[in-house]
Amino acid sequence: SSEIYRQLLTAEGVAAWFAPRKPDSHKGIYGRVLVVAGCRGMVGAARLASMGALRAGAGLVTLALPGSLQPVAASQMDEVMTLGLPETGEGSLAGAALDLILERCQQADALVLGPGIGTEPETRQWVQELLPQLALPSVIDADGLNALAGAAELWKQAKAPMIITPHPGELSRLLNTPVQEIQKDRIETARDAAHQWKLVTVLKGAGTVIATPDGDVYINPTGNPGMATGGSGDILAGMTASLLAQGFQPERAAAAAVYLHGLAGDLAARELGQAGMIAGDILRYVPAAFKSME
Ligand code: NPW
Ligand code: AMP
Ligand code: MG
Repeated sequence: SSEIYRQLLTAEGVAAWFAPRKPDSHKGIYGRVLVVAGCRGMVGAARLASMGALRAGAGLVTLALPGSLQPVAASQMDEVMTLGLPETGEGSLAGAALDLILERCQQADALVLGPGIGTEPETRQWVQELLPQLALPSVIDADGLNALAGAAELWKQAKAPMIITPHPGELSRLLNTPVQEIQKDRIETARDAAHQWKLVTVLKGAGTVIATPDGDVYINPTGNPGMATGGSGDILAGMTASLLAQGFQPERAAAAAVYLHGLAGDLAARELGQAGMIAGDILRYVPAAFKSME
């Protein structure tokens, strides 16, 4: 339908959403992000999401993860606070972590849920219990999305705006539609999901589509195939929540994070080439991407 409002994101357009930091500002102004991420074998996802949140400007970031992994996460990141929670025998967050997560949500301005949390049945259960109780703006990504395959209607019960950041494989599981179908009409698919579930939907991959519940669509021109490397998306989830915590409206938080994440990837590729760059390199270029907005 030609009446769809679509907008190609531009540097000038995105920069206009940012205001200079006030000289007398303090870290409380830039928001507190709670990252619920990681399991045994996927501590990296938790680290990348947490550092993505910090590098995108959040004032304070707390990472909640399985207790046995807290020492290693804390030793890798000086700037991120860590919270070790009850875990299963296999090293994923246990159902007993749910109340503690909810308690921490009350002290946060935005939440990231899902990078590297794993796919144990117990995970699926507590994620589904948590969702309707969420009262802070949230980004649901990766295994947080997988936990909701077949139960996506739960989003409608959440008490705050939600952003989902699926790659085509994850959206395929949520919609129970083959990846090829999704890729055939990425804009229409993202738009339908956003409308149906009443949340901002970020369909990742070349030409990431950001669709709003009202039917607006943004298309992202930044990014490159060098970003097709493990952990890229985990950084984006953290960056998106960071902008939410800084007070961006959900659709602008999602659109600006996608644009700047892609720009960081382009800067990394320019320096290192597409084949050799890794997610940690994207992370290192996030500050330069943000600097170009100042
Ligand atoms: P295929 O392979 O083409 O048949 P998964 P994940 C499909 C964590 N990570 N276009 C693809 O299909 C994440 O946070 C941890 C088309 C395949 O079936 C998650 O929690 C890291 N199809 C967890 O790992 C670094 C596409 O989806 C499937 C597609 C699993 O996440 C890595 C793959 O997706 C990772 O971030 C596309 N563009 N993209 C760490 N260091 O700790 C994907 N597919 O099964 O959801 O696995 O994305 O790796
Ligand atoms: P994930 O699969 O969750 O790690 O997310 C991968 C990230 O890299 C997403 O932000 C994608 O949009 C981005 N990405 C992957 N491949 C490409 C590509 N060919 N062009 C642009 N961006 C890409
Ligand atoms: Mg991912």
